[in-house]
Amino acid sequence: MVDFTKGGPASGYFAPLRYEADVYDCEVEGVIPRELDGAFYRVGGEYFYPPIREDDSPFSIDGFISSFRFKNGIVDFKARWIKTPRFLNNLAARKQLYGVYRNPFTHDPSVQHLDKPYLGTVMNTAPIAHHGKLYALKEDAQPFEMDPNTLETLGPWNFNGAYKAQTFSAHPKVDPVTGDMICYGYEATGLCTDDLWIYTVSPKGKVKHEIRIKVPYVSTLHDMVLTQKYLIFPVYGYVTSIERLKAGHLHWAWDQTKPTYWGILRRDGDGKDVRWFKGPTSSVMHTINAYDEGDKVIVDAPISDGNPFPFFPSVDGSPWSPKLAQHTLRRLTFDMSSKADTYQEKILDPQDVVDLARVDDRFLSLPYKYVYSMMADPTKPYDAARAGANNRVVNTYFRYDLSNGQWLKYFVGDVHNLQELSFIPRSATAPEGDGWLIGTASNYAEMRTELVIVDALTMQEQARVILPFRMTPQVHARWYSAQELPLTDKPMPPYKGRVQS
Ligand code: V55
Ligand code: FE
Repeated sequence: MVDFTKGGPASGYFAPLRYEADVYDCEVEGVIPRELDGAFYRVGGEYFYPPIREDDSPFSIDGFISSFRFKNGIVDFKARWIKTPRFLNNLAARKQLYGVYRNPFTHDPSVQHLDKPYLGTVMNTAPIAHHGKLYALKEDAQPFEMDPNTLETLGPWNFNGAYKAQTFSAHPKVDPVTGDMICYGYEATGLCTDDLWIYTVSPKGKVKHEIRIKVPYVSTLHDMVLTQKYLIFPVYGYVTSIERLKAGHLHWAWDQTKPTYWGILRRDGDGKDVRWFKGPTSSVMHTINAYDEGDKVIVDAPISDGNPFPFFPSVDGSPWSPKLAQHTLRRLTFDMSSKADTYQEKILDPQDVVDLARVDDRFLSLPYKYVYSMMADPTKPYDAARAGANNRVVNTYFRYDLSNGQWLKYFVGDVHNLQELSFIPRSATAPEGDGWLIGTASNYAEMRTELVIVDALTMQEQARVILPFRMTPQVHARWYSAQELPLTDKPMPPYKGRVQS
């Protein structure tokens, strides 16, 4: 068992918290735009009990969800553990019963449940809202529905049995034209299986289409993209096997000899048309956007040439390379009218960026202009003592204009580390890019979390919400408006206590 009291990664700003929280009428610097009626949901977490081994991946942390609810210029904050069976089993036992990353063979024999992934999962990766419901996601199990107001854990959801895959990725996509949600599970029929099952869910929450395909090799299929015609899935670098898991290893190892494959198939087909395009070794943990241009498919993504994560070992024992882990914004072009199984890859800009990018979601799957992401701006001051494993502090949001290569930047501060942002349109009819960026920052000096709202046209800060404490690390976050989720604006019910005469 790892001892959290001995320093290491779970110390200082990242020392264990274990709390749940409610803050009403948060402190605000600046002025919250009064048009903002919705909530910013963050999903991530920390180890409630330390991992059993030093080499475990931080991706095994217990899931935690928080929300900043905005209404009439006022912000209420709420934070809860995501109470999966695994989380509750640990708390009942008052110790860590579970083993290393996505390897049930390393769990306590009483909780292995190989055939029921929802019993062994932590919901620590991303929030998604669709058909008026909020879910927390982890790619090794089906989604967990969450109450969007109380953040209570409502349990796993398989769409009344119509969603058959055992897994559900953390990055479904909502088509802004149809309102459909495209979601999928890889390792869909059990650990290390090569089944990729893809579902279309209607705006009313009904599964209306299923496609079953096989992947060229079993790999992290963390994110995908879509155009109006096609679904697009990257397969790259990471490998796994049942033997590997039975030997007690983490789920993934990096194999630098593996090519990258991009699977492209028609959205309305049965999967038999899937084509796998082949390219050099790379990592595409996250995508940005894609669209059709005649017979061509254009895909934009932050891509690195090697293993992005130091905690997933290489199969050949080679050391992790920070250089190969650097991401640049790249554009891939697939020619669907050609018989070749290759694609063109172009680096849009050489700057080192974080591999979490967002677009104005009204332009997902369509031609678009702006990419929003984050970086460690090398021209800004930062405190090297606070830099992470990759020696950087993420201090800057940027807007990248695809039409002319122009960058606009926002610097959050020299003691701050930013987490993933969302774009909020100013109104449903505002032009692309007219709105705000929203996201949290860790303030390492004040040991607290702050949330910033930045005008996305001028990249000037509008407001900052100050929490009086630090929150658990975030993986992904998203803004949802009160049109997308049934949000209440009463932080507490009215007085129902004793009345005395
Ligand atoms: C990612 C995160 C995960 C995971 C797999 O960011 C991939 C990528 C937080 O968990 O399980
Ligand atoms: Fe992700």
